[in-house]
This record gives sequence, structure tokens and C-alpha cells, in this order.
Amino acid sequence: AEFKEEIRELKKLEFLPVAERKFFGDARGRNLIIIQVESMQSFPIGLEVGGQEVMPHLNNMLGGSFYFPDTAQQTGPGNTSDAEFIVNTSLYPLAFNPTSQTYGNKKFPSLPRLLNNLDYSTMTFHADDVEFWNRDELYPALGFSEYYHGQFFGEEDVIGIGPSDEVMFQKALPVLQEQTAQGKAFYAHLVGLTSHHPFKLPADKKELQLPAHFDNSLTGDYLISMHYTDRVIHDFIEQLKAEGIYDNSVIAIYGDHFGLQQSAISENDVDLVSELLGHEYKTLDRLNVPFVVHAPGITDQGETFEGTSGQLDIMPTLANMLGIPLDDQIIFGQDLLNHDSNLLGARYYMPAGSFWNDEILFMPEKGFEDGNAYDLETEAPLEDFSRFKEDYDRILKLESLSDAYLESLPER
Ligand code: GP9
Repeated sequence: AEFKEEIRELKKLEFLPVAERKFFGDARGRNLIIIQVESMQSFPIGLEVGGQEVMPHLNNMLGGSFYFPDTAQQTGPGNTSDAEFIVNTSLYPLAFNPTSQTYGNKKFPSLPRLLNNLDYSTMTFHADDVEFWNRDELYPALGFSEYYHGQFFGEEDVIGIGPSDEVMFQKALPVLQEQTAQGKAFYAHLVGLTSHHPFKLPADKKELQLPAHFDNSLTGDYLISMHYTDRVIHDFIEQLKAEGIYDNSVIAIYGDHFGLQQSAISENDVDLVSELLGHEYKTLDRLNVPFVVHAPGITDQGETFEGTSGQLDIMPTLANMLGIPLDDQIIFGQDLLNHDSNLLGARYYMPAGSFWNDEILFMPEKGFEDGNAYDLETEAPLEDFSRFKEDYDRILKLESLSDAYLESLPER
């Protein structure tokens, strides 16, 4: 109760009665399918190169989806596994350790647990070995009733770290069909792998033709990899339609973290990304990942939400649509369909105390006074940002509350 009140005060959010919340329960009882796309940043969406769309299917899907293009990446040192943790808990990951390793023994209050209580089957799919990122502990800690990993996907069509996303979706489909045949609602979290750095695909899977100056570049391989992922997600959704699963589902798609980090890629790649963007490759271009919600019959009119959002907001937004009030749950994100104003932090890949609010991205140096504030629209530096000191104090407090809450949770 103490945590909850303090968080609410710090987040300064107004909560409407449940019955007045927009889209509350519109997808009640539907299946939830969440696709986490490895390394997907926002900029390939809507992008054309050499007259070809990089992600034509996702672009097309946006016309009938809610789209949050500027969703802040909030992962810490646990990278992909932190994204899985955040999206299923709406809690901050730890600043200096992968949360799945430090707290794999805990019992997290989570989206799978909320859905288990509503008699959903909850399962997660990832083609890498389950020991990676300590997921054999993370998944029970998150409360998934089943997890499918490694050997379940076989040896076929291995690309990079493991079996391809095509294989993951193909092998997941019969599991989802089986749930549907039994009349069971399910939550499936599908965690992609193929578009992992260094984004190398076999020649027969490279379907995007790029101008010659992208040859042999990380950026070119990244775009080709995003194009592949776009196609395999589309194929999967077509199969969901054919199996009669699609109409009764909410499908959410988001990126786990950046693929192209300015400081870790070559100058040539920074130039190539800048060319694609039509401006210098900036911090926000790197840190924004897309979040898309597609619910047939509910999101058909399509809407883009330009406001500040973060990965912490994914669970509350989906829970609202599924008719699950989180008023008694300790969460650090917010339902993006019912709150406009936002304050979000990120650590590890950004200095401690970095935050986004409705106007700026702020990154401290030694402290607040010598930090840097950037306009969210233009990324122009702000001379006078003193009026945001309160937000800096709020974010530090929120992150330390999240740490204290995690520490306080019981072991499984
Ligand atoms: C590892 C895969 C990639 O199993 O999910 O993780 P990353 O290296 O991106 O954190």
C-alpha cells in the first residue's frame, strides 16, 4: 500500500473510474499474442529505400492498429531478457545486473499471473537455449504456465544464435491451435531471435534489394533483417487468420532494444542511417522502439499516439483493453489509452537519472545542473532546463522504489 501511494503521487496521474476508461475491457476474454522483435527500432517503419518499403506489412497493419512510435527503450544490462521482464511486470529492471539473474528466484506480480487467474494458458516461446539470460528461472518467476525453448524448435533453419523466427512461429502455431481447440484463451509471448546483431541472413532469405552503397554494411544487413522479420510476422498473422484465431485476439508487437548503437557502429554506418533518416542519427532515433496494438474490430480505425511512451507502459495498456484493472497492482508504467502525460526513466544505457517527460529527454552528467536536456521533437539542446529538476528528483525516487519493491518480493 505504501509503495502504491507513493508511486501514484510521484507519477501525478489522475485515474478515472474503471467504467469511464477508454477501451476498458473491449478485448475482454480474447487471446493475447505479444511479439517481441529482436533489435527493432522505430525508424525502419514507414521507411522506403530504393523505392522499396523496408517493413511493408507492418506499415500496412498500422492503418488498423494503435501505434506508439516513440516508445522509449528501458532495458538494462539484461537486454532482451530485461525487455521480457519489463513487458510482463511494468517494473524497472535493475540498473547494473540482469534482473533475470539477480531475482530469478523471486515471484514477480505479472501479466501471466493476472491471466492465469482468469484461466488463460500463459506461455512464452524463444528459440535460444533457456539457460541464456537465466530464462529457466525468469519464466517461472514471471509465472508463465509453459515455456518453449531450444530443443522444442529442433535443428532446422538455424540462423545466427538459433532456429529462425519462421521456425519459431511455425512451431508455436499448433500449440495455439490446441488451446483454441480446447476452448481455452491463451497469452503467448513470442520472443524473436533472427534479427540479432550482426543481422546476417542466408542469401536465399535476403529479399530486400538495396542500393549498392549499402552492400556489406551493418546498416544494409539490419534493413534486410527487418524486412525478413516483417515478412515472417505477416505470414504468422495470415496463419492465425486461416486458423480462426486472429479475430479473437489482441496482437501486440514491439522492439526489445536498439540494433544500431551510434557509438558502436562504424562512421560509414552512422552516415548511412543519417541518410535514411534525412538528419543526423540522434539519441532518440536509437532509443525509440515501436509499439503496435492490433485488435480486429477494436483498433480498425487506426491511430498514432505521438506522446511519450515506454516499454513499462505496454502491460498496463494491454491490461486495460483486456478488462484487467491494475489499480491494486504495483506498476511503474501507465495505460497509454487513458493518460496523456508521462515521465519515464532509463538506466544502464543512459546515465542514472535520465528521463523522458512530455517535453524533453534529459541526461545528467555528475548531477542535474551539469546535465543535458534535449527537445523531444527536434533534439535541440535546451539552455535553461532548471524547471525540470523536480522531474529528475521524481524519476530517481521512482527507480529506487522499483528496486526496493523488487527486493521486497517473496521467493518462489
Ligand atoms: C539471447 C537473445 C538475444 O537468447 O534473446 O539477447 P540479446 O543479446 O539481444 O540480449
